[in-house]
Amino acid sequence: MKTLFKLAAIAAAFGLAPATAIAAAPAAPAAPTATAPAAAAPADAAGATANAAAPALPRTAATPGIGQPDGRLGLQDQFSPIGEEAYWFHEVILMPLITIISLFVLALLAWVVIRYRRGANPTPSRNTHNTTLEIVWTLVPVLILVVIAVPSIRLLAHQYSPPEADLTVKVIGNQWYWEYEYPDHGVNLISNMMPEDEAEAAGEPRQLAVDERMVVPVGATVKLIVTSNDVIHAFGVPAFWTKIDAVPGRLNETWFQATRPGVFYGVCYELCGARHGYMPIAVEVVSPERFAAWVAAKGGQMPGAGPATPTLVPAPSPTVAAGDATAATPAPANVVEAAATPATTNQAATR
Ligand SMILES: [Cu+2]
Repeated sequence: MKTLFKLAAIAAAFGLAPATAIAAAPAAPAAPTATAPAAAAPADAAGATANAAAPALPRTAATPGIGQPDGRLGLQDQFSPIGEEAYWFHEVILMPLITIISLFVLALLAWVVIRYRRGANPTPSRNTHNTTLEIVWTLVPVLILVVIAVPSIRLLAHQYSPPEADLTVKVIGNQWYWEYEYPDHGVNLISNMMPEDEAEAAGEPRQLAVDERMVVPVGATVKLIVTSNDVIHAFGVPAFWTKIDAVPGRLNETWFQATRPGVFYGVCYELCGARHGYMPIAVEVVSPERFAAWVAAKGGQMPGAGPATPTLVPAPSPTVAAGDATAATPAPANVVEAAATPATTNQAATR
């Protein structure tokens, strides 16, 4: 009997404790779910303040088949230089090569199965080596890999050597929405998914439309500094061939350059919790003039346009920024300029 009690005690220690933990566990994720509307509230508030600053601009309409899935098999059409290069590599080099190799191997297998089956070939050959054949089947794959390596490494090099950034956007993943900060423009956005009926009314794809889009000028090199406030998310826009993890406590960097105006959609690409599937991304690419109007409508300011508002850039100390500027450009005039314009100092600090 005593042993039974002991066993029960041990079972309780090992079994019940995890059971309590499991029972408690759903409560934690449940809490954010319950506060999800509350999380959306700041977005509305931010939107309201932004709208108060200047009249809201009409939103660019999405184009079916561009920057969004359209039911096709394969890649979306690409609208960035890296995307075009990668698309060419995939469609012109990799896919034909994979198809040829697969068909060749299939044909070989079929030939062996039919030609050398027991009925057609009752006394099999006892050969075990064929030097010529062995050299050929070693060298040919090596040559194929060398041929693939050239455009592959070139693409990789292009991806990791972006042109000078025209614009920096800090992208912050949250459970379950995105935040976009434009440090050089003093614009901060919270981007939540649009309800399905609203998206439909606006002619936007379901579960991809958002209330606040990331807006960038066409042709500009956009540097993305990507991080997260809670768990690992991943930011990506297929039509720009851009995708990178958003990791808490870490600043990941990527970039893109949109080659045409329009609306381009993406989603979170890392399983990040219950509403992972409901934190889409929408990037609106506009003309530079329209971008400037949008920045003004959001209460921000274009870098270098008039006296900057000091409240927009609280963080970087002028001495550090001036030091950076000195290191980059020894001319004293630039140091003064960098220290005087918070937008420039901020750019220097994020670089
Ligand atoms: Cu996510």
